[in-house]
Amino acid sequence: MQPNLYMPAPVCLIENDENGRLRVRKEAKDILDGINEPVVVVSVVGLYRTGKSYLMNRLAGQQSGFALGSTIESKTKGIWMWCVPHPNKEGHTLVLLDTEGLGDVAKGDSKNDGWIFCLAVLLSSTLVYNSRGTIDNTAVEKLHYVVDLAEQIKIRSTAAADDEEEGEDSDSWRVKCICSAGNATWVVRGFTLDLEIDWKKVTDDDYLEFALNMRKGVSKKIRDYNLPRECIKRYFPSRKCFVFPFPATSHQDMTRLEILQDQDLAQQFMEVTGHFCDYMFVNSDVKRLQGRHIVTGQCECFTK
Ligand SMILES: Nc1nc2c(ncn2[C@@H]2O[C@H](COP(=O)(O)OP(=O)(O)OP(=O)(O)O)[C@@H](O)[C@H]2O)c(=O)[nH]1
Ligand SMILES: [Mg+2]
Repeated sequence: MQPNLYMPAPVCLIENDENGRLRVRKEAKDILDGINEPVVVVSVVGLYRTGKSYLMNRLAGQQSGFALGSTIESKTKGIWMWCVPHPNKEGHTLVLLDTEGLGDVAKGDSKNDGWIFCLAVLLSSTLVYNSRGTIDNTAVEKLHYVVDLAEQIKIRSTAAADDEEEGEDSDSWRVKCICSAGNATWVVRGFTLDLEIDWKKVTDDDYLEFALNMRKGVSKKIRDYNLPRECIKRYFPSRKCFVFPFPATSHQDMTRLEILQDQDLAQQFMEVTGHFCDYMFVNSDVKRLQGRHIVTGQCECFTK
């Protein structure tokens, strides 16, 4: 099967319905039902307007696909899916999930943000967590909050869990059978700092581990500091970090990255992007359910 033959562009997998509930789109589910080979599922989450969709297009090997925006208004809504043949693993499909950005001031719905984040964690085999500038404590705490939620949901969940008692809508599909991503890749966009700790050069991965380092002590303050880090490390035993420099120097180029050719982008940005894609293609595992059962697109992840 050549999934890209019938999927030239991404489709919406999970949308916000008119009542603000999350709903699986039948069109997307039908596409998944047609994929009878193992799937590697990579999802990206992070604050709105931070280049998530652009990065997902890179993983798809395309200049465009997931819609970008260059204004202050958020672009991606819900969760979008693009299934492409896996570039490294023959007989596997790479399922890319691009999510609605978190923290949109115009939306102002952190509960909805939380569900989208949680679904991205649970549906994927590798989570890409996108942050801008630095790895900051708020981002660490947000990841912990969602991981905690995901741990509690584990196998059975619905996209609109809190609406269950309000009556089943037989036309809508819900997310049922899911399990967590084991790998997390933290990407820091627009990174301009020196990678040094205590005057020693460190790697991107060292930077992430430094941010997740536990402190010694038993005070409440220290326990509060350590808890999210401990939880994230347990949930994601395999972690990786990439710091990306700015892709272009001029404001004009930054707003039209989608149409710029690779040779017009900053060389260092292209190098990191290449390493990132290679790493993801080699190291993102196939999606498995609890019990290590390998998942195809036809897995019964969705229920009426
Ligand atoms: N500073 C910076 N901007 C980028 C980068 N990558 C893409 N952009 C630009 O940032 C803007 C937003 O990019 P998107 O990919 O749409 O961002 P997004 O995170 O998907 O946005 P939402 O869907 O609204 O959450 C576009 O103008 C991109 O060209 C990057 O690495 N650094
Ligand atoms: Mg987007």
